[in-house]
Amino acid sequence: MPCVASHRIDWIREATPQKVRVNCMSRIVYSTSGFNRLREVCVVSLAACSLVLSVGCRANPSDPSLAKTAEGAPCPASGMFDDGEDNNNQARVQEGRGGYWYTYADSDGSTIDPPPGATGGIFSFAPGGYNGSAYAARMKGSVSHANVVYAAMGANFTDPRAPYDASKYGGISFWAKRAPGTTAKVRFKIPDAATDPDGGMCTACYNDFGINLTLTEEWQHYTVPFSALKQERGWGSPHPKSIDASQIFAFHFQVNDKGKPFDIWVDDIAFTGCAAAAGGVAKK
Ligand SMILES: [Ca+2]
Repeated sequence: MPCVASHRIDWIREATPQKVRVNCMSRIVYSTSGFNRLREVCVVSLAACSLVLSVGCRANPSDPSLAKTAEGAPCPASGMFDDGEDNNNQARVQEGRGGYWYTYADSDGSTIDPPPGATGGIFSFAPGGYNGSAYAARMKGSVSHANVVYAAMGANFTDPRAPYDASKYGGISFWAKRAPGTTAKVRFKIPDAATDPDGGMCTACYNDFGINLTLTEEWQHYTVPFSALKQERGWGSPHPKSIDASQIFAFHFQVNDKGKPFDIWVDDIAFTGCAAAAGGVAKK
């Protein structure tokens, strides 16, 4: 997958990988030239890491070149999960799919519209989709200041809810944007058998494999190979090496930006990498 200088900047600003931090810290012991020298060493280390890929170089999901990779290449129409154009809350019924959309939020002050199923709400699409289409998925509300907060929209792959075998694909793509004046931070995540309670494996669930996105105010295309999804550090159990694409339950777009309003639009959610997976590339 692509890994260029701009990604390195993201690493420094957002989340320096633990492994790199350890490398940098180890240089403290041997550094005799003060902090500036240390900083140089760390930046050089990051540059090396971004080239080697060996410490988990983070893919930039809005990089258009991802759509030209084996995992990220667009699939035929059979790969479409939902484009919202039928204006109902069920995903397109094909390839064993047909799950329903929903929202959810913490019960500690966060608000979300469409209202969560837990409060009797039914998901509905919003007028004004990507590229002049009629509808898109949209969630809006505000994240509270409480200790643990979340609000999200997503859909199950199947109905009734069950593990879906997506190992014939390499990843998922979609268009997304945010409204002006609202948070840009959203985590795209996919519960699998190891992280979803329905998988029967997790002792500390919900730390799903995912990727943090920074949305823009204009529609932007995102390609997310399954191999780019990571769990968050420091919580949850178990922590397998990678997502099990043969047993995934759903996808969620989740916000956790405390005290911030959110207004997020998503359209044309589709699987990618049909050809790659057919050759076994995308299977873990
Ligand atoms: Ca649409």
